[in-house]
Amino acid sequence: MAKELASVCVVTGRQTAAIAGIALQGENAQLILEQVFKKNRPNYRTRQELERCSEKPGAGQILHGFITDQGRVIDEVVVGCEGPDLFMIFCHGNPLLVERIVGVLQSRGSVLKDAETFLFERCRNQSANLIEAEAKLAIQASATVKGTLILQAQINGGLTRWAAQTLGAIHSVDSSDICRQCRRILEQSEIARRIINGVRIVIAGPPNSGKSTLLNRLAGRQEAIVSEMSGTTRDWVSIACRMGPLYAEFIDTAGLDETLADKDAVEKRAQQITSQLLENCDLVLYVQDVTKDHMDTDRPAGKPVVYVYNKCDLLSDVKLPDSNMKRVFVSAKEGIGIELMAETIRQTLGVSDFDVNTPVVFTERQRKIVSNIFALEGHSAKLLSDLLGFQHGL
Ligand SMILES: Nc1nc2c(ncn2[C@@H]2O[C@H](COP(=O)(O)OP(=O)(O)OP(=O)(O)O)[C@@H](O)[C@H]2O)c(=O)[nH]1
Ligand SMILES: [Mg+2]
Repeated sequence: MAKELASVCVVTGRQTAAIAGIALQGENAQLILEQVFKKNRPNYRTRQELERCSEKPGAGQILHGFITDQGRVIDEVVVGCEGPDLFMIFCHGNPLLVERIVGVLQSRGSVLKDAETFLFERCRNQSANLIEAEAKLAIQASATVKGTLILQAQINGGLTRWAAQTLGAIHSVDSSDICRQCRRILEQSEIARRIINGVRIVIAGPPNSGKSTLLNRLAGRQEAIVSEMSGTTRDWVSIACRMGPLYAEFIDTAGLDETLADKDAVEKRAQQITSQLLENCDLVLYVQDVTKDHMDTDRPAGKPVVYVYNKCDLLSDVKLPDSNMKRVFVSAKEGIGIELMAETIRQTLGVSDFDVNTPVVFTERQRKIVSNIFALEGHSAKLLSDLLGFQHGL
């Protein structure tokens, strides 16, 4: 197999951004860059003059110029020369441009790699242990500021401190204590996950109860069709919304009605999709029309539920019952009770008062190790040291 002399990866992250970052790394990286990068000359007059500029990129420099292919400019870029073997190319974020630049670098002999490996190696070289490297990597993808604070806190405190202290005292600590701590870490990690990654909230309930009106209220614009006709929403519609420390995707679904499931193929499919969405969410907002007689309080099962009694503006003469932890009265149409509903959601998901210093696991590797320590009832110095991983400078 030929020796790999240069690799290229896009390190911008999951979302399209105004600026994209492309890492070019390896023994041949400089050679390849010299072939495709033309440094900008502020006083150039013609494209021919521009093509003739070929100053060599050197370590420590930040260069402004152009990525070219066979004399044609692809994009204006800034190149950070991090070392003789590593160059960061910052280009415009249009994915088509990114794809073309990566294609040119590949055509010159570099091999496309996945960014996660590159970023992890980078974090690893600058970290005291594996938890720190994983936290630095996870911070780059966190959905909320509080999520980044939780991850940062795991580096010198949180999970690292817990693992180091437990390891240091392994022979004097009661194993049932370690077991209890592991269980708590796993429970708290589920809440931390919601803050770090964001949550998926399904708006469900009977037809015509005001689900789409509520989604539009949360979006602050008309995203879903609202009408007085029962069964308006068939396909689901989603919006992303920031609610204090919580980043949530709200999904408006077809009204739940078992009698519709057999009506025709479209109704059947709509009911099936709603059921699938309910299975794969973090919380259900179960919206019901407060003016209707029979209101459910016990569906759907298996997920945290907040019961939303909508259209309370129609009950202006009647004293509303008090809202409580799981039951809120709102008017999606008039915007009444929405902040209380948001706080109820945060409380139900446990994210409101979450202490960022709580030890939590935030990768599958960590979760497996802590689950194994729990299963072994605490007797594993080896697993604790695996959890910390390599330990530079300790
Ligand atoms: N008075 C009042 N009417 C509301 C409120 N919310 C929704 N409505 C009305 O109720 C009707 C149904 O609203 P939608 O938002 O389409 O209800 P839905 O639950 O999405 O209905 P389906 O998609 O059919 O399941 C519309 O006429 C809305 O204007 C509210 O808070 N107060
Ligand atoms: Mg609807």
